[in-house]
Amino acid sequence: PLTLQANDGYKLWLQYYPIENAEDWMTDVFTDAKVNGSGETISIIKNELELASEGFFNKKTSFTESGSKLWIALKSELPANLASRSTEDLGEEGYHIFNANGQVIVTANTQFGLLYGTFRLLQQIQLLEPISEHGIVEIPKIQKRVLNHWDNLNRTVERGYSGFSIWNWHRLPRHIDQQYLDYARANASVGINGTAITNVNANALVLTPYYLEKAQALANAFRPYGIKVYLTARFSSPMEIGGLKTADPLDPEVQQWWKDKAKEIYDYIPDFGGFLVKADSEGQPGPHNYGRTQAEGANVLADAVKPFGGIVMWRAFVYSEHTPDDRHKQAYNEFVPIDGKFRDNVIVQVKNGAIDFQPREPFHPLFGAMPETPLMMEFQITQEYLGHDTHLAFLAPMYEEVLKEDTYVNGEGSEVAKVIDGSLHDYSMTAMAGVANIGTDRNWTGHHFHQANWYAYGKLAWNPYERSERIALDWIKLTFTSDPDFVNPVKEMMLRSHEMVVNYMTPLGIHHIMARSHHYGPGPWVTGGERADWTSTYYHNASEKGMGFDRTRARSNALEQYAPELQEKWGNLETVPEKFLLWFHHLPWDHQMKSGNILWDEMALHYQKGVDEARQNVKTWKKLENHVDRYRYEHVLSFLKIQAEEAQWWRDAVLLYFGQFSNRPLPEGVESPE
Ligand code: GCW
Repeated sequence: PLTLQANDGYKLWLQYYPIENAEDWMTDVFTDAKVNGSGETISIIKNELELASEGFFNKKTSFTESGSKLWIALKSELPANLASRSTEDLGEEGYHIFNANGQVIVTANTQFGLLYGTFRLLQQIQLLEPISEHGIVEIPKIQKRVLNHWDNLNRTVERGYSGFSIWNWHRLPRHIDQQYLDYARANASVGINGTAITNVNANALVLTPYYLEKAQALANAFRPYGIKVYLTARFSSPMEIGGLKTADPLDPEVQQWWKDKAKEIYDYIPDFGGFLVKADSEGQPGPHNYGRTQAEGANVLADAVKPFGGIVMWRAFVYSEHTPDDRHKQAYNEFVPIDGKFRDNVIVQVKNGAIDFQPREPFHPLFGAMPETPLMMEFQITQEYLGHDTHLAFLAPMYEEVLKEDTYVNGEGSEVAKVIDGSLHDYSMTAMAGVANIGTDRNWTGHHFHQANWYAYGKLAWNPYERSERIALDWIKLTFTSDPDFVNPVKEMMLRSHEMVVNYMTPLGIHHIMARSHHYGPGPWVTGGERADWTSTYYHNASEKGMGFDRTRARSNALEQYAPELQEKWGNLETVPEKFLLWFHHLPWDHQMKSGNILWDEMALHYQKGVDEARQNVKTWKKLENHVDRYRYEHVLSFLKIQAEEAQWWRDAVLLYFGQFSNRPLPEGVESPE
């Protein structure tokens, strides 16, 4: 039986579990520590040191005047001989940790930099890694690192699988739950500095005083952690809560309404980050309603927040069932012609792929195609199309794959990461968004391992060149143990998990064959209904002749939205990576694959491989029973079993369905459906 002391995972990667065999300096830093300055952020830093010292060594931290073992101070407060050791421009958020003759120094230009540096120092200790003389210099490569919560005002979470929204609107603003502070702390520990607290399918009411007071309370709670609040703005708000007859962005009354609204919000939240907007998409109102462009829509909000330093994150997820073109092409067609037409405080937020958070997508063709308009990445952390909460899928490899893809727009080496960090087109503003997987579940994210996706998102938003292996390793050690007998097999399991899910859901470029609307489980048979672009048949086009979406010149020609190098590579059956094969091509069932198999057999083998791995994960985890606390062990085990069963469900359903068309037997090595 489990006890009340069970580790329910609430502490995330900030476990601060006991360290044996620590090096002297790791214990020393807590014996003679000095933190300069005062205020809430400095108190948080001190509190963090105390928590860590208790956890690591069961000892209190001694704060002293001398700080001979640890000194945390702004660069401007350090004596010249120490300050001069730090030569790089740390900017507003960077930090430098170094060792000066046995004294560990954490320095930065701002208190938030010190906070990030402190978290890093404590991670370094838990990871048993040294601080060299030169030390660690970290400067974020992306300015705005934001979580997007698709949280509704009734506390349901769109595509949220870990309970309800953690924002308790009813108790706000008077009650600040400890969980809000723990949330902010967790974000700060991985460098996340912004949060859009409400759903992009927005309710205009959030912009009324009743809710602004509540948002203000959250903003006040988050501020000392360096986190800004953003709100989603429903485009029709001037009508819904303003009583105007129109929301036309060119109407002077509408423009004035947004200006007044912005001023009102900034009275509540002086450092309000700005608006996040989904318009003209999936039933949301937008500038299209008035025959205006996305830029005209975005600019009216941008002008309103500009005097206060706010920005607008305007989503490019614009598509319609009434537009005859391949859904893949619509955002590009809409946005490229208005490149450069946005105000300088607008950033266009683009999903990683052109369809919709599929298990695997080629990068969105907008990346690289808007040199005059800052673009930001939107990744999904919550697993709408990736098995929701119960299926283990470590997403860092997927994020990394997208960030590393070469757009070729300025020749070879024009990776997506360089678009996002602003270096390719010299963007003045840079940002990344991650759609949160956080809810009221005691461990925040449903699957214990999905905490790693929140963590990984933060790490990659800070540095889009970070490697997933490094992220996985650190996360496992911070969350569980440094014991290699645990770390190594778990790392392997995590690093392979995304590909495993792709294998049993949508290998070889297959996409959007999930069950209708909730997108959990297989649904390749989904057809009919009010929107063709929400069916599976639209995407797989299976018949006796074969399957796949022909996006070459012969049909939709979405390929032409990519650089010529990619049109060439992906358009050619000899050179297209097989992982994108059926994304861009419609092929007969007996198409010859590189392995020598025909398409049908190869596909079936991919599904089987996914199933085999999911089953293997159950076995692997069982062997690790003695390395992990009981509660988390059992929780993970039951989820892995669900995943193994459902991988099989996927394989059977998909192969039975497509088998009707292929009319071929299953190849050797693939189990027949039960
Ligand atoms: O993936 C789709 C989801 C919608 C979501 C939309 C979006 C918030 O099915 O639930 O709405 O994307 O990103 O706007």
